[in-house]
Amino acid sequence: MNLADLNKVALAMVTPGKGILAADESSGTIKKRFDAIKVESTEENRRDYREMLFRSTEAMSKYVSGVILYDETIWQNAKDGTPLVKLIEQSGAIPGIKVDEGTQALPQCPGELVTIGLDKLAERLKKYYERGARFAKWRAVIDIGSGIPTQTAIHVNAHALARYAALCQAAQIVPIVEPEVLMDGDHDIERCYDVTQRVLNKTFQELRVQRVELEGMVLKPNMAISGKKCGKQASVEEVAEKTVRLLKACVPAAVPGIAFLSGGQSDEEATAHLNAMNRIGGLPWRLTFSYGRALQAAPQKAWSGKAENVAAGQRAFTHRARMNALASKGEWDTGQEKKVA
Ligand code: 5MM
Repeated sequence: MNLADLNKVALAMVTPGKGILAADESSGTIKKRFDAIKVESTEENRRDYREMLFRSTEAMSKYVSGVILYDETIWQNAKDGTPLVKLIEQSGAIPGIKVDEGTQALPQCPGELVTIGLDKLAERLKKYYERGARFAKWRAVIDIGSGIPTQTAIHVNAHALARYAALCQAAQIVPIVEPEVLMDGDHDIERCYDVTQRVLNKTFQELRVQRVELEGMVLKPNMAISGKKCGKQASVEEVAEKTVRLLKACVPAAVPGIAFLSGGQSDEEATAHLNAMNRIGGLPWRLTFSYGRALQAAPQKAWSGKAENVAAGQRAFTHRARMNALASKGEWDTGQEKKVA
């Protein structure tokens, strides 16, 4: 492993004014997104949609540091035969790959999940590196509910995240470590804070045990935020203040950067929260975005599967990418939202 090179890639992924496009929806998830815009989820439509994003020259070259791809996409070519990975490289962004294989029910822990995909991961990473991937992503899913999460679920998921991260670094690939505490329930922000603290502490404990080099990784956490169904929704300032406090308590300064997931927040909420955190300042790591839904909902709607809407889809993507890029520097405000390029 060459740690200096891993650190260089990790820092590039969290370049101030840029962030990561999470375009790694698995077949089931992209079908749900396409159903919502009444587009059939065929291989060709998935290709056309992602090609539209990767050919958004302004967004990709100015605001996107890296793109997380799904296995199907990393092997796909654009309509003119250019590998999609090459389009990303040509824009100056770094190609990355989701390597987890989804979740399974965790035995003895009703309602809880463990992420799978460690089998043959070393061999898969080698092929992805040859294809151009310089970083990878693995997502653990922790749900909050009555009696959950159990310490068992937190432990096994942290263990798997660290196994994955160690294998990535051995393959000269920067691991994005994504322990996601879902915001689906009716819990309040305090409960989210407590659970996320347990999850992050366990994750970093496992990373240390498995000798993962913190300078060569990027963390992708949830924010400390109220559950979607909670009657009392925390303000933007409270989310920012609590998330920063939580991260300072759990994330070592050796980690180069933190790229948040959006987790079901509205587009503008996800931007406002990131912006408010960066306004706090004085942080030991860079804070940026690695959004899926909060970057793609608008372009998906604008595109709606029609070739004549490609320019509109690209405009919508560029706008969201620019808003989040501003937020990554604490320079966003609601007035900017109205200035569509
Ligand atoms: C884009 O969504 C990703 C893939 O999800 P599935 O494996 O369930 O299909 C997802 O991992 C994503 O990278 C993160 O959860 C962040 O996305 P959001 O939409 O929460 O910003």
